[in-house]
Amino acid sequence: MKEDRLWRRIMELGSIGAHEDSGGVTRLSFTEEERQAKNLVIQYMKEAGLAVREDVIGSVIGRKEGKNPLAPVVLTGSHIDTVPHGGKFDGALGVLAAIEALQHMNEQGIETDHPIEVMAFTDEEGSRFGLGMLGSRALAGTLTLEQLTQTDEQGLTIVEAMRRAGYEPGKLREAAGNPAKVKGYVELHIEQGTVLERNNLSVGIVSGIAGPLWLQFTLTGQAGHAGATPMNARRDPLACASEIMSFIYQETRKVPNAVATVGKIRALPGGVNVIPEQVEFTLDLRDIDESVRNQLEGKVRAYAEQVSREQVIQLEISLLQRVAPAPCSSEIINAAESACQQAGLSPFTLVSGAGHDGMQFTDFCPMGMIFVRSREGISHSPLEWSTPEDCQAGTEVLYHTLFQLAQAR
Ligand code: HGY
Ligand code: MN
Ligand code: MN
Repeated sequence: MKEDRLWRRIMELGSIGAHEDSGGVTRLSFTEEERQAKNLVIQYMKEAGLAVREDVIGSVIGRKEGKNPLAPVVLTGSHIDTVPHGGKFDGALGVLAAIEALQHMNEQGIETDHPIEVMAFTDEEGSRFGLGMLGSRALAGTLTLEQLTQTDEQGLTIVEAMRRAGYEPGKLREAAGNPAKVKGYVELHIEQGTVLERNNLSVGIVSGIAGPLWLQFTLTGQAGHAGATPMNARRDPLACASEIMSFIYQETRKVPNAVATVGKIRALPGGVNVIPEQVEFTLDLRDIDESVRNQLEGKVRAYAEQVSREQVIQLEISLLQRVAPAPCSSEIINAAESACQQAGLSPFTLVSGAGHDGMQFTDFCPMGMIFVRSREGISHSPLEWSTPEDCQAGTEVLYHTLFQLAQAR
């Protein structure tokens, strides 16, 4: 396979939505930047000899026909939307590596029994609307119109944003796949952690994916003068929120594999000398064990309700998204392990702390993932980096995995 072509495409796609100052990349769902990125990926898919289509909510699909077009399709790919000021590899590598693998097959005249499709799923990150993995949920048939009423910070709903981007969310059901016609899904992705680097490995195979739970806390107290209001005469929602956040971090640190992040916080009206009237913050809580995550969630909710009651603060906790942890399929893990050996690499399995589109397929089709080493485990940052050699090694393993899965047994 052509390492330089893959690398050139990673850099070229990474230039869309790039920020001069931070060096990060921002391509939020249903924006002009994401549209430009989709157009470039469509161009690459056509160069690879794939039949290209877009589904009714914006996922881009490139298809390599199989000797038996009616055989269940092998799915691969990832996403090309990003977090604000994200990196060039998160999602993009999985789409571009899959295109490279199929382009290589076509250039070598290699045919497979089953058709193979590369997905560039729309809105995996959920950065704009707080609900992620839209494209994969739609394919799995689990996305509902009601979920598409979630809004961005300007109050625009997902439905409206889809329509403005030229899609037809009302025809959502058309984006759903038929599990009987899907053989499996395998995604290449950067690890976004430090396990491969600490074990000095280029590539790893994912055993399971930790499940993200996203909550939004809204606390309402009473605005007031910062100078004239005694501390014991306040109903300050930020003081209350800070106690809830400290509790979240303190309790999560006690649980071995759990992680908690308060990634967004807003104080209104937002004046230096104004006691806030309202505070909003988000919580991203994860663990590979759903019962452990649920216990932590229960503790946090109970404490938040107690401390807001004591401080006469109105509390609202709304669910943004709840994704169950997802085990990977042994069939795909086995295929990836033998693919590693074909690529001259020793198989190594690890858990994914980050969430991925594949989580949506646990009740839909066999699902697996292959990881590529991340430098210092950094991701969702302009410093996100993987080497050309590691990207190439991951692509080789993906190629052999796809070839195996797409051969009739
Ligand atoms: O949030 C995640 O784990 C992924 O990057 N969407
Ligand atoms: Mn991400
Ligand atoms: Mn990702």
